[in-house]
Amino acid sequence: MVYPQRNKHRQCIDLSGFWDFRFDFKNEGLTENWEKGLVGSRPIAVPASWNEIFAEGRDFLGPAWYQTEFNIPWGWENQKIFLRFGSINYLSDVWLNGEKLGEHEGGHLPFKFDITERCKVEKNKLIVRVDGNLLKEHVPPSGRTMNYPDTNFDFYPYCGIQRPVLLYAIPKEGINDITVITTIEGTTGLVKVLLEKNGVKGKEANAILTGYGIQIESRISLDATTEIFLNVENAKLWSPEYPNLYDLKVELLDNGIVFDEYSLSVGIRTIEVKGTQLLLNGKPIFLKGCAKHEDFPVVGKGYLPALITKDYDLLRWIGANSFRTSHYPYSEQMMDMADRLGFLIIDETPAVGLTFSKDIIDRHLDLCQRYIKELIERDKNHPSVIMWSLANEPSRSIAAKDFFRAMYDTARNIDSTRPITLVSMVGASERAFEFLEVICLNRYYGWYTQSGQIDEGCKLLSNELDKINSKYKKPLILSEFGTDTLAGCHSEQPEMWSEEYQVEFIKNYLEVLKSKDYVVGAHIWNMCDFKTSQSIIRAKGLNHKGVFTRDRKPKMAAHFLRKLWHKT
Ligand code: BDP
Repeated sequence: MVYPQRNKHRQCIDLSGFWDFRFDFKNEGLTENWEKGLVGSRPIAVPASWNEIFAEGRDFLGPAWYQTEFNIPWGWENQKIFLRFGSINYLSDVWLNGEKLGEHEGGHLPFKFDITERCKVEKNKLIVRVDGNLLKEHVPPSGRTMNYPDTNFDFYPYCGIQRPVLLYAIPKEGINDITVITTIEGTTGLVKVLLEKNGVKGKEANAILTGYGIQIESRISLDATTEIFLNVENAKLWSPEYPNLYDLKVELLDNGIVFDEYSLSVGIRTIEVKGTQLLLNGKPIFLKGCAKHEDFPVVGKGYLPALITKDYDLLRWIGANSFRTSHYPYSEQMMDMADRLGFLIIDETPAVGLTFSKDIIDRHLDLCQRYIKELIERDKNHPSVIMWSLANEPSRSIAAKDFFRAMYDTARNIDSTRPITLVSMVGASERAFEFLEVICLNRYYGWYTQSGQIDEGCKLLSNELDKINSKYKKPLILSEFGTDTLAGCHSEQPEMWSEEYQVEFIKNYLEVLKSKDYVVGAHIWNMCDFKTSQSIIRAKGLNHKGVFTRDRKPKMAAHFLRKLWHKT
């Protein structure tokens, strides 16, 4: 379903702000009926992760309760009204005026409730119980590690309402969804708009594409089709160098009168795999950049607009053109900005740390198929999204191939236009690479193994890449490589943990990658230092592989990349 927006026919209110909050340390909220109203609460910011805010809740993963009140504005009487949560980690139970609206499992993807028949004009009490406890049946799952909290992945399992909560109204029988697919023929851009509407009202639809001095309009009868075609001659294509975006407005008409409309940006571009190359608009591209995390002091994984603009500015500053949304979908606003600024995104599901144990594999597959479906439905119209990543570093298992085949088929059925990949860890030979279009590998030779010996590490890397290439002959991206680096730690000879070692490691790795024509991307791990569980390899509870510190200050490696990537 399209993202809520405000126009003549649609309304949207962001409920972000200060909500009431209470930890449920003894898990008594349900028996004591806290859903009727919170007592003894204190204010908390929404969106934000609670772990960074209240000291006693740092490692408490839930349950915790949120409450707010809202009124319905005038003019919404004949509309459909929804409540939409951008991301809550991990389990949510939602009540409105004491009545249960529903439940949701999984962080980082949106969910909504139709509250048209359930809201009052004034003083609606919205209560949400959030439980972020780690369990092996969840995705991502808990681990069996010595880490605290015990995650099967390497980032802090922040909890709470982490993205905006929107209250919005749309016409009762209006537009439900729009899918835009672009192709190119010669110098003409072909824009196909697929329309999905609610109900039977409206006999006609109209699409208007504007930008770069043109206006193209196409009107269809909805009795005959729901597809609208727009041909843009001499199209200004979308690319990292020229992130050209057209404005598309779709209208629904009843007896010639517009009763709903929706606008979105359209980037005309193609993405395809040919042999060992990745082609954007028919030309080979190379992905330069870093993998990231949504992570910052005080907000944790909470949506922070200033951080989004800061991170893009820093990525530009080092000359990057790409990143992966490791290891879960990022906010919608992050994706919008990538369209505007011209970044190429590998869009990843929250399936990190999968283990395939027999007792949970069916449940995990159900969840993962839902995740990839929801991710594609959410992000399908972004020109910046050039690839779907099914998962990061699943464990070695013969069950993995069938698991990913099922996920792949789900994705392919919904989106036939983008390559699909999976990110594999050291030593795992992913049999799924047989059917995936792009190979992504994470490698740390010279850090976790061959420690202190970058040359040795690079030899291993080089040999392994060639071996994998001779087996699969597909485009390959080194999706992670890096070293933990303490800002301010220096050594004459590159030594582990020093800034010199990080520069030397990245420099040598990039040289190996450059020498292989089947390598189509290099993503350093990581853009910034980020919070993890506590463990003996994570000083200060941080992964220090950032080329920037957690507060976004450049290490030597960022300066090195800036020089290198602005030249190439
Ligand atoms: C990789 C993981 C990533 C970790 C990284 C590391 O994909 O999440 O943070 O290793 O150890 O294996 O730094």
